[in-house]
Amino acid sequence: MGSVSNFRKSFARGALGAVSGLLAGYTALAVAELVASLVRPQAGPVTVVGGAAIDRTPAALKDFAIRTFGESDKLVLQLGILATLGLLGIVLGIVSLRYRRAGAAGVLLFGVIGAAAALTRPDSGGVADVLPSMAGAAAGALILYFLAGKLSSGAVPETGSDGWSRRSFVVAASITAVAATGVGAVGRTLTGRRGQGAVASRTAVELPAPASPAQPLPRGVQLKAEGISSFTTPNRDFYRVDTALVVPKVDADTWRLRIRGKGVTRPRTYTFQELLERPLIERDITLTCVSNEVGGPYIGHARWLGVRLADLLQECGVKPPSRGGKADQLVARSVDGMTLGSPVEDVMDGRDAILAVGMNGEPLPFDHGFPVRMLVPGLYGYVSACKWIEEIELTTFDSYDPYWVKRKWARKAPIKTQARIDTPKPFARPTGELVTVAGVAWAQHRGIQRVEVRIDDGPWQDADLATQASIDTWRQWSYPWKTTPGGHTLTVRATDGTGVVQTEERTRTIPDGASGWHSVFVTPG
Ligand SMILES: Nc1nc2c(c(=O)[nH]1)N[C@H]1C(S)=C(S)[C@@H](COP(=O)(O)O)O[C@H]1N2
Ligand SMILES: [Mo]
Repeated sequence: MGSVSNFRKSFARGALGAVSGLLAGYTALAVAELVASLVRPQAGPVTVVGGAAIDRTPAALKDFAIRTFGESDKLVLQLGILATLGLLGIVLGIVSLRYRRAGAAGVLLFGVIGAAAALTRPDSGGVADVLPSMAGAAAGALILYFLAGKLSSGAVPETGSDGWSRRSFVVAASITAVAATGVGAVGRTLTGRRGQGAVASRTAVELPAPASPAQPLPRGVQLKAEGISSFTTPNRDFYRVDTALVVPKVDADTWRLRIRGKGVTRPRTYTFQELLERPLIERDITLTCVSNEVGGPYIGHARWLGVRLADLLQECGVKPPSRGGKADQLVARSVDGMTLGSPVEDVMDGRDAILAVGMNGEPLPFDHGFPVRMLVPGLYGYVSACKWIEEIELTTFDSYDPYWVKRKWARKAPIKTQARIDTPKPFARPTGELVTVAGVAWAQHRGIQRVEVRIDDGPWQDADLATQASIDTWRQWSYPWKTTPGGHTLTVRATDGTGVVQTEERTRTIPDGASGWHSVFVTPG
């Protein structure tokens, strides 16, 4: 009987140790959140450790994460970090029952890891960035030392002679929990306030009318087929792919764009206002992510407003390589330290490469790069579409590898010809003798001239094409299918504006985009 009650006692004590560890971790994060709100919100420990993890994620794992969790991948990562910290907290809490100092030292060690991650972020704000992790860890270590003390002074969770001590632990733990929650809430509020200048600067933007407006969209660009993507993607539905755990909130009033580097004879800095005062162009451009699987969702279409990038470059003295320019790579850098490299030749060959300030009639949403982002029709986002841009550096492909290239993605990546079946959905059971098969096809800057559909192993049949808005946009298609009962595989392929038929060869997204035909299996009945 004695041994059973001893076991119970030590189990209960262990549980309270675990609670101490969790509370220490919670306090550490809350204090870190508060300090980060004062120093730099992006320097918070979960953000810097998460950012470091994203940067070190092998391409294959990143691809898996995008496939499996889609745009929730960052949430999953953050929850993973929190779960890991929770587990570590529990272990340290139990250790501290025996070795108080070791437990506290363990908490401090994690502070050092957080501080190291903060210092090595590409957008690091300098040594001050270690403060959130260090202050949080110090607070966490103190709390653990203190709570473990309550437990080691013979306080066991049982009523009777030790009841006072147990009560004292519960009181101390409750106060800690409430105080930490308060501290964290203050931190979050302050962080929210910090972004208010940026929010106000966005609200104040009045987009000027374009000097070169886009043609009104021909009515025929949008087919009526139920379930087909809308030709223009509303901003709130537009896919989002980036490495930012905290979306940068940039104040347009203090924002600057710097253009410098090889062959830049007149380096310059532009303010947001200066860009708005230039003649603006308005263009329809479909954006696609290299991580889009065949049939995948990472494509969207918008009407963009902005400055023609080639004009700015010319103003700074830049020449494309074909006219003797020294730089063949344009590296765009964002406020969060991202780098993307595009061929200077493509940017200056007459296509509508743009520094966009507007998206579908409003200033860029923060998620999509406010105040200014870059777009180059025909190139995947990772080699062209820098959001929150703040610098353009002219350099060469030989001398500099931007972020994704360092991670094994291709240096150059024109968008591959693709077609997607939007309706019917995979494994659908459509009814009726006539089913409309419909979707989108894209080959930006080459255009789409033909889309064909095949039922099972039958012959390729021409689909009906919607009007093409421009060669830089996707194009809708539909095919009236006379169904027969039973399961069928529908396959689609496109031919680009240069006459090249989309390849059947299936490749992965790495290193330069997925290829292959999209097909769906459906059972009419
Ligand atoms: N600063 C920054 N810009 C970025 C990225 C990023 O991670 N950081 N991702 C790029 C990638 S991979 C793509 S596909 C596009 C996506 O733009 P969207 O999120 O507006 O759709 O942004 C590009 N620009
Ligand atoms: Mo991308």
